Amino acid sequence: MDTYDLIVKNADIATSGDRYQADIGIRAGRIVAIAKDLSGEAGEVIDALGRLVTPGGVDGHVHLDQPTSDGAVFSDDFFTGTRSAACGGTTTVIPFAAQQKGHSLQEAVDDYHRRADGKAVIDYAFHLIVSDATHAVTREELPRLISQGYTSLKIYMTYDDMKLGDRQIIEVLATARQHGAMTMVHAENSDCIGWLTEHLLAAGLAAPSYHGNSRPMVVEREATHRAIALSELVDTPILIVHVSGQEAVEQIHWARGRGLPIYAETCPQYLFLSADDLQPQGDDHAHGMRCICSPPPRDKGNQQVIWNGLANGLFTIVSSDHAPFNYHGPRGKRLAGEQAPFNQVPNGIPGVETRLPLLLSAGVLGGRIDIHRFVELTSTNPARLYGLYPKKGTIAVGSDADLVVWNMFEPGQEQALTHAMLHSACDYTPYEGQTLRCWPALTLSRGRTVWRDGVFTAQAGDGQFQPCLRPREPVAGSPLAKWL
Ligand code: DUC
Ligand code: ZN
Ligand code: ZN
Repeated sequence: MDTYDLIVKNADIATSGDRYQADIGIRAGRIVAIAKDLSGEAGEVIDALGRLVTPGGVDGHVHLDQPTSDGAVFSDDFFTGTRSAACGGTTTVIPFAAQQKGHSLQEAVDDYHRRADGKAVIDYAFHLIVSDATHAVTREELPRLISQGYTSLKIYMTYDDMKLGDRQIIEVLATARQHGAMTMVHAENSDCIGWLTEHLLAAGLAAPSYHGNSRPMVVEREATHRAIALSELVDTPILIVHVSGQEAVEQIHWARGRGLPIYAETCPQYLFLSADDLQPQGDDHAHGMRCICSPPPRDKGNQQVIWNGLANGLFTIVSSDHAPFNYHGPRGKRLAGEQAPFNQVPNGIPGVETRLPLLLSAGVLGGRIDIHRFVELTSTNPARLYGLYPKKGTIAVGSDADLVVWNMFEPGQEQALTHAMLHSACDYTPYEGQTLRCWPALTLSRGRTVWRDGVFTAQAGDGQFQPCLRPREPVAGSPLAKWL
């Protein structure tokens, strides 16, 4: 007779391609059987009672305990950040080992492992941030690190401590092509932002809401177009991260029409927040600092364009871009004081716990996307894009037993999201008051219960580092061949 550590019975299983009722047998952290009326001995049986069961979320864009250059401190470390993820149904996170200019990538990776080891409660991989693309980095370090399981990298077109010039971007893309890595691009034009910021501040327009004016859509559109052109030049795919609105969407649509392999990510802030959220509230003039992130939330029309892009296939993934800074206290949003000009407010908002429940509520239960597209955007595609599939990102025999059993609220029983429900160390949520129609009843990470019926049950150190496969075959030969 077969034996299992755990059987999840009567699951209403939804993957990116299928939906069916079955029992799921789990042994040693893996799914080993899926069948109707699974028989055998089990250490534990959980009856899912026909509830929706999806693969655990893969959040391909989070910032945890990442060193900063201005003295700001991310409010979540690997324990609190992964705890928050688990309670919201995410079972894998991919934060960033960020190279400091003048230092090696290897130093960033070693430092980041020290920050994660013994703390994470769910599995994690690392992206690399390349902020100093020297020949030593592009010709030696990157190829070695890619071969060791760090197969995705992020590059910035803005932020003084991170940004690369076009020539450096080309060098990084050429390395990614040759070694089969995925390049994520933060697309905003740095000089446009610098010029607008200088003039806004000189005119006394320094309140949080002017953050949006300093980074209008054209700034993102131009950089998105340039990134696409550089990707075409080097003949290698890129992923444009945190796409915020129509003009960037148009560029991606145009590129796809040319047959270019351009992938796109969006985030909950571009679906649920708008420029209005950067305004003061009552006497609280700093209130808008809570929603300062880059690119900034746009208007309702742009929100609709982003929803359309989820439905029509334009977007490849939805990530949280969880970048939490406390609203109170001296090391977060008020780093430069209560009256700080917008350009001195740390960029980023929390969201790793709310990503799945908000998208399932407003997206699937709100009738905008179907359940398969939800799973694809939040789990399967990030796992594929970053070389973790099929270990992560699906419900299949052989995959890790990373599962979410959902509690769907009856009509009329919807809940308003509050900060008190959440498990991040960040002292606020920008999504306060949003309507929830569901929440995970149970999250399993490699077969271990990490969240059940409102109780967090995992231990620091339960999560394991996941080396990533190369997302694509390395391409031998020079990209120049295309132009000769
Ligand atoms: N923008 C980023 O690019 N990263 C972190 C947070 C943010 O707002
Ligand atoms: Zn970014
Ligand atoms: Zn980010």
